[in-house]
Amino acid sequence: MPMTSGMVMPQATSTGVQQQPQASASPTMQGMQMQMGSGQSMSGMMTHTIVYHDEASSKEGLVVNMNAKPVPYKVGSPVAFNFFVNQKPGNIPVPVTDLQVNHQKLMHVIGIRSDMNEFFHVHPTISPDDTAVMTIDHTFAKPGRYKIWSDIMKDNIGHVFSHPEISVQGDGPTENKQVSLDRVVLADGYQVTLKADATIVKNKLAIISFDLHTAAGGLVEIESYLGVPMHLTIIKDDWKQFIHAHPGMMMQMLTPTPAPAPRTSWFNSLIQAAYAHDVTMANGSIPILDFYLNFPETGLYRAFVQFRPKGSTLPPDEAITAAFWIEVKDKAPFPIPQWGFLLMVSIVSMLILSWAVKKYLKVKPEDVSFVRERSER
Ligand SMILES: [Cu+2]
Repeated sequence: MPMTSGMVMPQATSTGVQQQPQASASPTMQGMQMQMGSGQSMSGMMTHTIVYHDEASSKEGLVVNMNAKPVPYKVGSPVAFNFFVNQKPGNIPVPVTDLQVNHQKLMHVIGIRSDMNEFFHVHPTISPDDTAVMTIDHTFAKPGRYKIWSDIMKDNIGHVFSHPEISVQGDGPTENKQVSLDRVVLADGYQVTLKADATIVKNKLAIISFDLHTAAGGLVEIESYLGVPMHLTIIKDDWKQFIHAHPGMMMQMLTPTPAPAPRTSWFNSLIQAAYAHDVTMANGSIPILDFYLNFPETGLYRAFVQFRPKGSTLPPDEAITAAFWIEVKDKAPFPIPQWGFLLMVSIVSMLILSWAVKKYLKVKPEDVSFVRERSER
């Protein structure tokens, strides 16, 4: 299985939505190998470009147009999503067999509700009626506004399309946004811990990894999910930053040695690269996966990490999803060295002490004369 590396270019849309663009230059990958669950060894790689498009403003080139019915969309009843792959102008159908299988699928679709809950990651299949259409039924469990992205690959170029938001009707609240910056979450009985610096700063390399344990604290082995140990999707809460870190992206930095130093050319992308080490799932050691991320804007992001515990009884394409909130700040907190802290404590103590002395230890003139009298006596 070839690994891919993200050589990603800025999109050319005019709306500015979904600026997700990226840099070039992948680190050297010589001599890297990885044992996958199946025992196959992975080495070598190819480079591909990812282009981000906004469906509504895409008037030329390869476009995926999303169509969903029946309208109105309702909670609890399946919505049939069609993704029409075509060439613009002219809407010339592109047979989906012209697409490349990317991470075991011809198309990946990610959706999220406006409150950043209700995440889904699904894989449409070729429509029996139209060779240029990928189709999938999705049943929404909760009403609200949803945003959907599709992800395809053609001619070694990855394309991510941001589709217009849709509204799903039904009973119950349409939003339930609860931001918690907890770094330990429970997902289907597994304890997932996000490990990162206390403060994540924009445009500064952030190294993030996830630790898996059972709820009781036991170790968890994972098996390959769509070809890699973990998938990471990160979406900003305004839907303007999106990355679907698929195996290629995740593994582009895969190396058994420490990560290469970040290059300046990697900046301006949410995730320039991801990096994993100690991934020897076949022999049972615990995978540790480091993602090397660069958040381009301050604000709140939601990270969805997906994995399959070894021996999982989930259907083959499904995984457990753990969701985290990540706050990205403009600046790191000002670091006060320990001696500086002690100096401040000393100065403050001295001020308090001198104030107390002035207030309570006043020497009155009569006391002075009394003392004088006594001494003169
Ligand atoms: Cu997928």
